[in-house]
Parts: sequence; C-alpha cells; structure tokens
Amino acid sequence: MTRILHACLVISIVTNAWANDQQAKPPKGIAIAKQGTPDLDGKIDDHWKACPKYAVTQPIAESLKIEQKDMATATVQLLWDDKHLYALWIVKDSPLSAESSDDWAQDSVELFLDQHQDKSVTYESDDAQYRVNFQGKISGQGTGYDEADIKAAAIKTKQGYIVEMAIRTHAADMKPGTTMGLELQVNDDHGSGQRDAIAKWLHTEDDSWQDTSKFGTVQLK
Ligand SMILES: [Ca+2]
Ligand SMILES: [Ca+2]
Ligand SMILES: [Ca+2]
Repeated sequence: MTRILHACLVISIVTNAWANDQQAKPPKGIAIAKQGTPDLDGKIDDHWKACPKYAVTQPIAESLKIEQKDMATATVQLLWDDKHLYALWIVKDSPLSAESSDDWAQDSVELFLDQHQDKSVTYESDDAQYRVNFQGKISGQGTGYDEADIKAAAIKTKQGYIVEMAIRTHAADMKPGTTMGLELQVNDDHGSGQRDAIAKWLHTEDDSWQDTSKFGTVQLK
C-alpha cells in the first residue's frame, strides 16, 4: 500500500511538473507573435490584448550614463499577417527628447529583424534595423532596410509613449511555425541631448545594428 501511494505521489509530482512546464513562458530569447492585423493608430486594439508581453529592460552597461532606475524601458507585443510583422511598444520614459541630430540618440524604439534567421555576423539583404521615435519619426539602417517597408504611429502617454509599427516582410515565409531573428531596443535621451541609456530585450551589447548572430527568435503562431 505504501509503495502504491509512493508511486502515485511520484506520478502526481511528475504530472504536475509537466503541466507547469506546459504553462511556463517560452525560454528566454523566444518571442511569440500571434496572427492578427491591428489598426496602425497608436491605440491598443483588441488583437493586442491576448499577446504575450516581452520586457525591454536590460541596460547595456557601458552605454548607461544615468541611474538604471531612471532608464527608459518598454514592454513589446507582436502580431503578424501574411505580409507584415507588427510590434506594439508601451514605453516608460520621462523626460521625452528628440534634441539630438542623430536619430539613434533621440527617445526611440528599434526593432532588428533577420528574416531568414541566418544569424550572420554582418547584415545581409534580409536584415534591417527599424527605428521610430516618440513623435512617430521613422528611420533605420542595414542592407535590407527600405523606408517603404515600415509604417508606424506614435502617441504620448502619461508614462512615456506608445509606438505601433508594421514592418512589411519580403524574405520570410509568413505562416505559423516560421521563425525569424529578432532584437528589441529602447534609446533614451534623459536630458543631455545625447543618448544616456540603451535598454535591450536580449543581448546586452551595442552590436545588434551590425551583427545578427546574437538576436533572439520570433516565432509566428
Ligand atoms: Ca492600434
Ligand atoms: Ca527620455
Ligand atoms: Ca539574415
């Protein structure tokens, strides 16, 4: 009897562990994009409400010129349809600034995309960096960058700003199960007129603009 009880207990523990594992969030560095087409207006559509949130909160140590608690951060959610990857950024940032003449030093968000997920150490024709500042100004870089591929809307909030962006995908096969390389970044001018902090989702070095090998993964679901 004791042995049977013991066996049941072991099975129960194993089953619970498995059940908990099934409910667990995906491993670090893997983001899920759900299928849906939002209105690109800076407002949070119902489509977004069921999407998991990913935190862009890790500083790059050598770029941090202010206290970490004062650094701009964001949560990001992802959607996709047959032609686009969409990202909703809810950014905490105060004060807001676009004073610098460098787009990357203005209060802004950046999405890095490796559509074939080749993880190359230089940018290829499917790789690009897309940037939107808190005023909705679009910029970007990389071998695969074309300003015609990105549309965005931005609105200010009490805590900072919201950016809703759509990236037209040419290289990726947009269907459930497809994966692409992804990194997420927030740039913060905290009042110096220059970039005072960089927050990243995954790889805490300032190399995503030129090297796709350390990107995380976005999986279309
Ligand atoms: Ca919207
Ligand atoms: Ca700022
Ligand atoms: Ca690539």
